Amino acid sequence: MDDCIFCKIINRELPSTVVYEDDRVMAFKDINPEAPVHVLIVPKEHIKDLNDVDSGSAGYIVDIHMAAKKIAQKLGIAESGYRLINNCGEDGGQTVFHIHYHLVGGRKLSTKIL
Ligand code: D5M
Repeated sequence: MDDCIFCKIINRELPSTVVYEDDRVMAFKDINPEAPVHVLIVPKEHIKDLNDVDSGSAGYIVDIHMAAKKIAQKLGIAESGYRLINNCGEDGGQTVFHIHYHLVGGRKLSTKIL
């Protein structure tokens, strides 16, 4: 997608701090971190949001979870714990419309959801 900032990061047209990459997904540091570890994990294919995931692309959700596990290990938060969050749509707080999961940790997180 031409005007998608995450596609541009994936294509190295915009800078980012990449912490993990394989042939299916990429993970880079969030530009506005809300915790000591705050990484965004994205599929390399442009998918707008969770509503647009279908049986053909559902494998990315597993890929993202497997990447999250590896990144947590690599960044030293696997044992202390972490959270993997997807915001879907306007009311869900999504601001970048290329599906992504926030991996956050490195401190005790609030248990509040709303
Ligand atoms: O989260 C979108 C997230 O994307 C938000 O935490 C900021 C982050 N962001 C936006 N632009 C960039 C760049 N260029 N690099 C890294 N991180 C970025 P959402 O769930 O859509 O609200």
